[in-house]
Amino acid sequence: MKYNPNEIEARWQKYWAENGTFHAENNSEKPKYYVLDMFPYPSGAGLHVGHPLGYIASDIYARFKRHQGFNVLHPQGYDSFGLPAEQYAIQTGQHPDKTTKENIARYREQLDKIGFSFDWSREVRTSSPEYYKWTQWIFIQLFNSWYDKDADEARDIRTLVLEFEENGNEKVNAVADDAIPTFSAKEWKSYSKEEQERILLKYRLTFLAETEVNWCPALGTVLANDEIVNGVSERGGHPVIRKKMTQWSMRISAYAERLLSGLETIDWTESLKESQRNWIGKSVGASVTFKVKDSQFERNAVDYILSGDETNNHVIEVFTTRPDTIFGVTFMTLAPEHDLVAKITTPEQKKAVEAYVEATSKRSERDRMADVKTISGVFTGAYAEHPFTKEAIPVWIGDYVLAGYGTGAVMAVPCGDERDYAFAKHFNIPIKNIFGGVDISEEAYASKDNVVIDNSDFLNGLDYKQATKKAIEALEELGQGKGKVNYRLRDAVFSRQRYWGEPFPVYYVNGLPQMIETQHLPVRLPEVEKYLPTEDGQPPLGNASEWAWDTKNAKVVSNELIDDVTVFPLELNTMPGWAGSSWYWLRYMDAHNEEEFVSEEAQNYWQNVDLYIGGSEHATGHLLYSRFWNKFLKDRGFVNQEEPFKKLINQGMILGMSALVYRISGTNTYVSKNIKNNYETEGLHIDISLVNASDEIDIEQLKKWQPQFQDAEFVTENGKFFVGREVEKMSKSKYNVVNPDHICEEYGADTLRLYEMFLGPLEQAKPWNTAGITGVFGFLKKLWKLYFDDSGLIVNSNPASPEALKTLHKTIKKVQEDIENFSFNTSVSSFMIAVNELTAMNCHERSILEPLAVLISPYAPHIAEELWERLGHKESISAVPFPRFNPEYLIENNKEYPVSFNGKMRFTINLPLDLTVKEIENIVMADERTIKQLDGKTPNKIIIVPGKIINLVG
Ligand code: ANZ
Repeated sequence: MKYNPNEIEARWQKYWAENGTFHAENNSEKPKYYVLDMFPYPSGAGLHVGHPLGYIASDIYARFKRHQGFNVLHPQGYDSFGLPAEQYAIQTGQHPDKTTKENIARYREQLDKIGFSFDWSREVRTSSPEYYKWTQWIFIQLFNSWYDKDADEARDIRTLVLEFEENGNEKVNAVADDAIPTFSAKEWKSYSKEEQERILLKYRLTFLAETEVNWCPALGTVLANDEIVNGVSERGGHPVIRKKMTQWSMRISAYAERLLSGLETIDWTESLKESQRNWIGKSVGASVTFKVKDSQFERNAVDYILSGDETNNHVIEVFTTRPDTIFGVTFMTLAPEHDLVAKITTPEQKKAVEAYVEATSKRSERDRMADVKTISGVFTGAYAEHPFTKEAIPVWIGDYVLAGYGTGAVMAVPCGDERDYAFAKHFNIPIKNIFGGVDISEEAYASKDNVVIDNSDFLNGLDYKQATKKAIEALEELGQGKGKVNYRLRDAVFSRQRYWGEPFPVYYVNGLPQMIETQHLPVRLPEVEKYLPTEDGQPPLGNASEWAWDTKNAKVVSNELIDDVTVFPLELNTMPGWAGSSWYWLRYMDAHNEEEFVSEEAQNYWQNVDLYIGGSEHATGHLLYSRFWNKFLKDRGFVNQEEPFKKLINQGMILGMSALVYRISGTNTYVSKNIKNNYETEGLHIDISLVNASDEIDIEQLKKWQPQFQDAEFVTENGKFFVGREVEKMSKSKYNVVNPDHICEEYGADTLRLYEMFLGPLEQAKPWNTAGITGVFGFLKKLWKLYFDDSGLIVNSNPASPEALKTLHKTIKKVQEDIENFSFNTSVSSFMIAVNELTAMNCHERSILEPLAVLISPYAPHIAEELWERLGHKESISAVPFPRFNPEYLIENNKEYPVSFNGKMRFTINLPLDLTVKEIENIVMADERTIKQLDGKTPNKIIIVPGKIINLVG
């Protein structure tokens, strides 16, 4: 009987689906284990062999855990809202829902062929209304919450309203917008409903605010920081500019500290934790306020109230990590976008300042951060007052100061900060030396002529720590500063000007957002004629004719009915790509619940994800947002775990092996690889399927592949034409994509699974090299032959030999350890060694081959099921207990002794370990080889250490 993977695999995939073999129970006596994959975005291109790598690893682990007696939840779904489907819709006019469903069907077919043990009964799709109903629901919960710093958790907004009614906002310690005026209970009650709503908006965890956004004109949408790579959009590589827009934002900054400290409680790689730490960017320092001298202009009343400053003067608040350097301040710099710029600039400087502001708006934040060489800035004409010396300090604007960080303003200390130093040198601003524990850059020291020594510093003689403390105390005394912790983490913009995303459950009354009541969810995405922004620059939902909320009848109605009395316009933005993925692991726990996003019982049982496997590109996007939402849901009592993902592993990328042909520049002649250096050439990618195992191609086939090769000339090497190979990212445009379907057809899914693991350590990047796959296929055939010969099953019930038991048990030990350490590649080698050894022993004993089948089943589940069934079992192998390692079988009974003569090893002799010294001596002395070595002499001494050595000294 031959090993026929195609037949076996199709049969078992059908069996698993029909029997619901991998359906997880929500009520089970068994302990739970939750294994999650980052769910795929179903793109039009389908899966290539790189995509399933992480899925295979998690599947091995999930199967292993089932063998260990766990009730395993291993779900899968689709992150199916997103830009590519929308762009395809713009190009072809096809509804993204249609193309998305087609892509999903294709993905499912491909995934099914690989034999994953997914519980498909719990599938989720972020773009389905049954799912996004709950994404909208979570959004509403965020809107109805505020962050109480004293309690250090999110709370119901109604508790805040109660506090306002009782005590006003004086005692409220919230994470909220800056510059909220203080009001009493009486004042609160005197405000109109609208005024109250406007104030509450400043406290809500999701809020509308005018923010600086990354606007991508080519895509017609706002992008998140993590959607921009090297200053251009990650998708499409289009330029990104800064622009002010009214947007929904998520107050993730409220969770900065918890997101940071929570990292200590989870089992993630240090590098991943480090990227989150850097992204959160905690800085400890102080906030210091500088009064602006002789403010030129009357401020309007609103500014006056908001600033809370009674002197009727502007103040510049800065964030500094070095309050100890305050005596070295010789100028201040505001970000060009800073609100004060327009207010304090003198008439003489107005033109120059405006021109500069205009010029910097074209540069992205990233550009500005990355560019340390270009020094640019303009003097505003205004001066601030030094808190201690009362000296006048010129106020500049410069684009090295970022609007979105700290307060968007710095106290510039050229002798302490390199950027301030360069700025001062460039504009010839004085540089002051200061005493105290400040490191002055060497360059600053070298330019002594510029340095003015200040002797009035009360921080003299103190070290950095003492000086910092003292400076903060002195500032507090003046009422001009306090200690402050600052985070780089920005509130996350949550609006997108796109069609294919979750609609907000929001309508507007007098410009103020109102939530649709949760019982009317989902608010379904409307139909539109065009997926592009409208002519007057509205997002695509502006094209919908039925996009108004009828509050009386609680339904979406035609825009024509808008009367701003009972029918109101709906929000035109949609939610970003990360909305649906920020809570999906919770939905899998209870995927069909129509009453709740997840029930308490399901939550109590499944808790959180035990093992999460996915790509490292999500380090600061998805993985931060998910932790944020989870913590929020925990605060509000909807879930019971603080962290969503206990353990996380990033799989490395599988790279493609591109094939290149070399064209002599400016001609239509191609040269074989090894002679290309004789010419000036350029490389062109060709389809890797045209290349054989020796990197050779058939020129006739190449000519047929693409017309540009039809009339080309080819310079061969002795009639052969070789291509160059390069390791690159797998991509359609490089013709280096390997489709897992083809591997499954040719060798079977079990070979694909084993081979993907065999390629190397899970977490490393590695090139795909199809050449090695036949070896893995050969291994499975050899495994098969332990059980069958041409006529059928050859398994017997004879007792197993000690050698066979030893092979089995060392493999059990190794494989279990490997799986527990996620070292899947080394397991595959162990299987190969075991099968080779058992083949050499001619082992066909049931007591060896049954456990062997279980051992290999997480890796190669189809063949394992088949063997198990043919061994006479009725139940699936998937829940059979994992073989137990018994150390006794590894104990050595014999020893291969080295026998030395005068210290030189001459031969070895295999003896039982339980012999006495005398018995060993007798056997050795009688051995022919000893007699020959001694050549008639008698040794003076015979040294025998049992289990170790035999040495004859003569
Ligand atoms: C005075 C000073 C003296 C500073 C000195 C540094 C060294 P991190 O650690 O990254 O938080 N800064 C503050 N806000 C800024 C902004 N919006 N754009 C650019 N720079 C800004 O850095 C905090 C330091 O970066 C602050 O401390 C401030 O400069 C600057 F010897 O204040 B420092």
